[in-house]
Amino acid sequence: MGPSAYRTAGLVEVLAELGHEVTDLGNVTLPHTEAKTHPNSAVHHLPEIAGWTEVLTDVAYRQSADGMPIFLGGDHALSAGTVAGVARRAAEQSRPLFVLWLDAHTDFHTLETTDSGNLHGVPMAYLTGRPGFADYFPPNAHPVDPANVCMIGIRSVDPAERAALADSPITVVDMRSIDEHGIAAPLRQFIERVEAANGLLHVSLDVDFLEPDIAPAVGTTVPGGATFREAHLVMEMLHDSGLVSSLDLVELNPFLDVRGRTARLMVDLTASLMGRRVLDRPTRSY
Ligand code: B3U
Ligand code: MN
Ligand code: MN
Repeated sequence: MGPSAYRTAGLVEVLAELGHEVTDLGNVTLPHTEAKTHPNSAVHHLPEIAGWTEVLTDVAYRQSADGMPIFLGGDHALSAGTVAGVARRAAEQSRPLFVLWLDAHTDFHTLETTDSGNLHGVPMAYLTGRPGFADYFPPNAHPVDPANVCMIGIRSVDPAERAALADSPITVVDMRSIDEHGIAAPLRQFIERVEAANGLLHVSLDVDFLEPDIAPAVGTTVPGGATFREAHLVMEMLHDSGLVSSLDLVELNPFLDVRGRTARLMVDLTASLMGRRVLDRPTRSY
């Protein structure tokens, strides 16, 4: 129901008002999938997620040929496909792909390490080429260089993820770090790296990046998230960078929403990313 909620909240109209030409390509459907199980018996919905990953990789590759695709979820497992698709596009253009993961969680479990078995907890491991996916997910032809991944908003990390992150060059900006240094400084550093490398930049926005008081419509709320202003600042800085080439909006569960406020906030954040601003100011003013 997530995509319908974004449509109801006026995503297309809001972007059109900002002067963008917007095409709603409708919903993607999942073809028949083969039954598949994993030795880790917690893992569930494996055939469906593997199937979605294959379909969405293809969709994301095609829709990144021109324009800026915005992928509406659905949970964060969606990004296993969307990022794989834009990674294929980046490889074709001989440009490095950078990924900004705005989330309370690192989603860095492998199929072996996940305790919940919820596959929205694994896309980052799949995308960066961690082992154990080959027999279950589509082959990951263009793994994302973990050195090109920055996660911001992190405040819930399972022990196995923590151990794997300690050995990974992924930049993890947790809430402790945001409290100490603010959210602009690490984002600015990451944006400068993308720019210096002439990279493509995929932004993956999980609703639970946000403080649950302002964004209740998500299954896995974690207190202490990004504030309204922090989130808009991130989006405004990303807009000013001119570097964002694709976007995921994930984990919205409209059944948990309070009169559509989370969907509206996600639409407003997308508007900030796409150029809505309070006053005109010189670009690169951050
Ligand atoms: N790491 C936990 C919790 C979680 C990850 N992503 C979400 N929740 N949304 C898990 O289940 O893998
Ligand atoms: Mn997530
Ligand atoms: Mn999350």
